[in-house]
Amino acid sequence: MTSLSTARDHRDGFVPFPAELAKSYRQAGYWAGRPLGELLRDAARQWPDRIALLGDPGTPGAGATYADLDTAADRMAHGLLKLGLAPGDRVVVQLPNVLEFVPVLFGLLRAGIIPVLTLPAHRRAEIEHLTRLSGAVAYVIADRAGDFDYRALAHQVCAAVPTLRHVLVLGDPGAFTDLHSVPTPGGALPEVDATDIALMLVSGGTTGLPKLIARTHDDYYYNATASAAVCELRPEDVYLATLPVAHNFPLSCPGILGTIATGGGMVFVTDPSPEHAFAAIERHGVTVTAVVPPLAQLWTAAVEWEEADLGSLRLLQVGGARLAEVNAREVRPALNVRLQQVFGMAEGLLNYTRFEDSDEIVCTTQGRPLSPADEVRVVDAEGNDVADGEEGELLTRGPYTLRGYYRAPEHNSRAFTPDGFYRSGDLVRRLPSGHLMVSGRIKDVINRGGENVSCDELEEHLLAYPGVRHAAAVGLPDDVLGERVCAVLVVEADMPTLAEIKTFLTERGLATYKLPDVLRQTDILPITAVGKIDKKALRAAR
Ligand code: OOB
Repeated sequence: MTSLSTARDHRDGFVPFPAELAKSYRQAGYWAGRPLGELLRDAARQWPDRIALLGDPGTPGAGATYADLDTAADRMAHGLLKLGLAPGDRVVVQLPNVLEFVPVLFGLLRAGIIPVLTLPAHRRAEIEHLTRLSGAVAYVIADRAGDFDYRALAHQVCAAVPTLRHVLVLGDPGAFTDLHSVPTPGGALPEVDATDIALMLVSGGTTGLPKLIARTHDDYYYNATASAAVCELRPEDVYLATLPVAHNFPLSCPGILGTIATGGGMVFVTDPSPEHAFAAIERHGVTVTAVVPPLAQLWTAAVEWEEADLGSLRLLQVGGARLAEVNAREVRPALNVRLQQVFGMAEGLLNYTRFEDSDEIVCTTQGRPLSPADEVRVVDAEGNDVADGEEGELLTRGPYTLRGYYRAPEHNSRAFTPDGFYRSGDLVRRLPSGHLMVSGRIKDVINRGGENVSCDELEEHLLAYPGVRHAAAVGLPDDVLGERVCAVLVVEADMPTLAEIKTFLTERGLATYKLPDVLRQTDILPITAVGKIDKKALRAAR
């Protein structure tokens, strides 16, 4: 069997933690030196008969105990290796919120194969880019979701990216391989080094196309277990994956990985609307879930008309974008649940409000760092630290924060300080207690209901429309989404309609959430002193 030491090309372009720091994280006990796949092994040892996966009758996988899940993950690992995949290979995973995600993820982890976790909403532009960038050899999809056929997308990606050899399909495989035909029994699995890459997350994308964030076994294991500790997860807990489970928040903050670490049950929904999510909460006795602010608002309002009993829910985590104070204050009275604000990023740093925090802190701040080893600086435009209470950019470094994006040396030289702090682009104020209040972003992204839309990327696509001379994307304030996507165009020919632009961008393979909500025409775009489009002025002119 190929050992990790012979298949190291996955480490090309990976920025490891500096050796000295790694040693200190290990000595201080932040890093356990354990592969992520062992989380499930330990759970199966401790709670073999506890139900891990919950779902309505007939849901594939529902009713699986920790022992069942452990076996399923091993069989998946063996099957993937038998297929010809090797430790260190990258595999793009794009699955909706289905229970099968768990054995697929753990099968990959235990084989030392690196999952590249993409979201169901990603389309050709993103998937092709991420497949090429990671050098992925396989792509795991569901046959379809709603009216979108992922097999058609897979055909396009296969044609464009030569490294891609296998497409594994959950459901009707069409011309590809049936995912259910993969698992097989086997003997010993390869040894996995905890300092190696466990999985890759996709960045929200702030400039151009999304970036890959390689998370190590050590750092992500800590991410999940420390988060589970802060949320006081226990075997009696039932976690509902409401947000797409490939996202860091429902995956590991504490998400399903934190739930596995503590022997709880997991429930998945593909539709986060109150109707579906509330029914799942009632039926399965869900105790914890995570949502973005627009969903929190919707759920808060929906108790007026939804009749489901939410009595089991003890903790609602809200994060991904800023939760307005007025909305934060409504959560507990409406849902009779404890609120926790979570300010996190796929790049690493997580901030949580704590159970011992006052209501005031929980409603007005976005939490404080998870780890005593998280280093946070708040700096002005010149990079000087500002006083508590003053606004500045958040820079961070710590035991689970990346040291560089994968295969992006040039971007890394800008996104990190010479001493390894990640420049988050988030504007924050720090209270003397260490709690952070997020006030905005330096980076040019639109945060549409917790989904980050890169202005650069969208503008590039808009400029490709025939007759478009200049294009600018700006976020407009929106009561529900936080921000809406507004495209401002300078055209030489007839001004296209919003519908025409949307069709065009969809055909170019852009994710649905990145499509403009509003289209404006202008004769001239405001520019700054150095000639960049002046977004501030543009936003102000709305
Ligand atoms: C989470 O991760 P990403 O990578 O999708 O997005 C990170 C960015 C942050 O840099 C910040 O700009 C924004 O999303 N953000 C928030 C926030 N949480 C994230 N802005 C204001 N208030 C918050 N509470 O979004 C993410 C990852 C793990 C846990 C939670 C969220």
